[in-house]
Amino acid sequence: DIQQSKIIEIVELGDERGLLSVIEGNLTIPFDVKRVFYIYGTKEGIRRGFHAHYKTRQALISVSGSCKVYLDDLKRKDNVTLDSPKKILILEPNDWHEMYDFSPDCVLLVLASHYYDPEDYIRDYDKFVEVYGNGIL
Ligand code: T46
Repeated sequence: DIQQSKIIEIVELGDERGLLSVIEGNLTIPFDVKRVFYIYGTKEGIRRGFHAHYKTRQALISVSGSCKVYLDDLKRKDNVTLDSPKKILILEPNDWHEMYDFSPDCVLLVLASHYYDPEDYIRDYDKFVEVYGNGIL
């Protein structure tokens, strides 16, 4: 299922001082990283995202706290829980996604393959179906 195919478990490097995890572009995750942002201080009950992309690939890590991600690639719909800094969720451009159930301490780190471009967003679900549907619906 989606949990299996889209989640990468990274190695936790630890010693007596504590823990450290590493993400290297094109090694740990399947793309070069051009942009990094993080979502935090999310208010209770908030659901955000509601889009897919044309080109951008992303890696999501909840480095603190937890949140959930609803995914829909028109073939499968699934809900993934990000509750560990070892779990990386890879989002392909054709993954419609919505993030929700943020814990108050959640820091959701996102690594992206492209610079920010509002034109790269598909925010209309019907448009998403038109672009990625390929007559499967
Ligand atoms: C995504 C999910 C996981 C920028 O100016 N530059 C940026 O690089 C980003 C990411 C956002 N912004 C501005 C655009 C909006 O005015 O920050 C504001 C909030 O962004 P947005 O409403 O797109 O946030 P989300 O949570 O809907 O989506 C974000 C990413 O935009 C998106 O690519 O896949 O996180």
